[in-house]
Amino acid sequence: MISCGQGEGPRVEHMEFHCITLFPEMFASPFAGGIMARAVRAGLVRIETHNLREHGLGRYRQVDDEPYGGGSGMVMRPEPIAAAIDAVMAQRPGLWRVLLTPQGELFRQSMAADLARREPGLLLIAGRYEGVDERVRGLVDQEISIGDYVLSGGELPAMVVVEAVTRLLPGVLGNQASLEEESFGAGLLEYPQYTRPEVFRGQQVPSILLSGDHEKIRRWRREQALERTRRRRPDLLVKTPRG
Ligand code: 9D3
Repeated sequence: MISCGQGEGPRVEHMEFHCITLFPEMFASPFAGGIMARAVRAGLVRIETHNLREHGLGRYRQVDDEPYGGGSGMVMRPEPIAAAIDAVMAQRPGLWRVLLTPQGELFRQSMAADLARREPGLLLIAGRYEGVDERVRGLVDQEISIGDYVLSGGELPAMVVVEAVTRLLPGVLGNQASLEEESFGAGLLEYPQYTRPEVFRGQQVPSILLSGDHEKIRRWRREQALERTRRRRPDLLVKTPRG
């Protein structure tokens, strides 16, 4: 179990992320550097793991079993998951319960924004094996998938959700960056960015960026972003903008 408490400084409002998993040790390194580590140190978020094995059944702390009706692979039994959820909810009432599953709703920025408003925080349940017993769905508030590719469990998806949500919490990013992300970045791909050197392996930085004409630069970037979005992600242009 890792527990990331408040660091120095004044007490501030924080969001809690509780993760139920068979592999709590997986949750250390993604939060050990960069913006996530800073948010934890500043006491803006608390990340706590809960080992599902502690709620396993019998001498062998069993958490899975063969599927009724046959078939390959194992399915996670509902009782250990229910017991783990009950234990966390008793300790921290009001958490929004999220099951990470390939059958869930596709995770997107607007969902991260919704989740960032769920006080006092989230209870993320990461499955393993071929999936969880169908009756677990009745124990959660929401089911999320992070995309159409096969992973080995819900742990990485849970961490993806934690990071995406943490970035949106007040005080985690500079206000400048977060505002830009909301107004522009929400619906379009990024425009091409350049820094030094002016020539790299024969490729020049577009001269307009060196012109000093900020109005022209703004329009050029907007055009580039639009064109790039049309070519690579036309789906982003046909969708209606979200909250
Ligand atoms: C054989 C059918 N598979 C379902 C698509 C079985 C299966 C594969 C992988 C069941 C569970 C898993 C483990 N993945 C997750 O728990 C998971 C996941 C993912 O694999 N991709 C994207 N998002 C997620 S969220 C949880």
